[in-house]
Amino acid sequence: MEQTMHTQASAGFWSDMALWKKILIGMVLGCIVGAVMGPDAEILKPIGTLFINAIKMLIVPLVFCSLIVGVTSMKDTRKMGRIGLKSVALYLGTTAVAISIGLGLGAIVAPGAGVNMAVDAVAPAAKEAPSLIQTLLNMIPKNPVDALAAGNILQIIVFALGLGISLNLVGEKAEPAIQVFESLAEGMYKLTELVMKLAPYGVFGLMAWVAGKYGMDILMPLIKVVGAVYLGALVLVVLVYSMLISTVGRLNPIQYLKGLVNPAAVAFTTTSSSGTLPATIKAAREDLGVSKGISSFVLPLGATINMDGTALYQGVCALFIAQAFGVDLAFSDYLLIIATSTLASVGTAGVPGAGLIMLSLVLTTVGLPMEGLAIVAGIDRILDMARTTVNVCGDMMVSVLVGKSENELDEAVYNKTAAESTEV
Ligand code: DAS
Repeated sequence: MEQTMHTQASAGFWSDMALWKKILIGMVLGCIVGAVMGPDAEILKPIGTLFINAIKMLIVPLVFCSLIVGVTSMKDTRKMGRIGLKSVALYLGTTAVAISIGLGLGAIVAPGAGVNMAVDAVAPAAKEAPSLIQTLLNMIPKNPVDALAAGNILQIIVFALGLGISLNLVGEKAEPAIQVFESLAEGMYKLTELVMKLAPYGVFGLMAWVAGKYGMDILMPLIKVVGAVYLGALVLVVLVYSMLISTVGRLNPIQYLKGLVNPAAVAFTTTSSSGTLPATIKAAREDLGVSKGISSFVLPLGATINMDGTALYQGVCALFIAQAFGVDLAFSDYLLIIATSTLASVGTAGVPGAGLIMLSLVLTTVGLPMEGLAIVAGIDRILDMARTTVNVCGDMMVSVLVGKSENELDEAVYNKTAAESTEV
């Protein structure tokens, strides 16, 4: 009896543990086993390859369904007219800025420089970089089914956005189709959750191979990735958002930064924008004076489609992986990464680890090796804390600007000092 209870207890220990802790354990054990086994650890790589293939299996249906659901969930945007368009424009605009900052930091910090990993697959033949015009034309799928079958991510995104907007315009008649996509998206989220259960084992197999082949030197580049993402997060929130609050909103940016403290702390610890939403709405209303009408529309929309922190992270990691695997990116590849991350953010869920799955999208788009995904997976929780915090701070910045522009921001509340707030 006691043995059984002990077994059950020990089974609970692992099965109840948070996934990110299991992934971290997988990463550490992989490094240790790799350091001990050396190049022989390559026999463990297939465990990682299995996980990577399972991730690749998810990308096309997940992106297609989640984007359509993301767009059709904004059907009120049309009704909200001016407010909706202002919000979406600010959200997508700041996401494009965020991914550019991530790419810039990835180029400056160059975390993958000197790592020189090789993948078994033959290096892609040096392709003639398509012109900007050709890159834009290539975004439109001549045949959406071909795009889905070939996994042409950018064409899939463009088609999904177009279909989602069209379903919104059709109105009532489109409801059955929207419900089908909502059910399929739920199914894909569940399948993603099941595949992510393989992550600790996949990360173990790949980190053992990496540590065995490249030694523990790989840890320093990963520390640089963390540094670049956290530096980018600070630049975005303390400089870019504060500058927008000050110049566009003509408001005191210090008050904005003070109003962030509570939701930012919740976002940092939970790594879920959706889970932080109650705290975000409360802080926007009570600390920044955003009206109920604006906050109850702009913030849930932001938690769905605004992923500035995730975009920043994708920029840094895409360059880390390109540098580590010796892949030279052309200017058109940078444009592809910016377009893919900005548009795909509409379909990225505000839940823990969503950004890691979306990173596979970016890697597929520019032909970067997916092995890099499993390498950064080991530090994903540390990166997710920063990117979720930025996502939430970006949502709050947009709610303040939209509220101010609609005269729905109570500046007495916005400008109240800490002392006044304790009097309340
Ligand atoms: N954790 C996601 C969020 O809640 C962000 C991400 O995974 O990139 O916003």
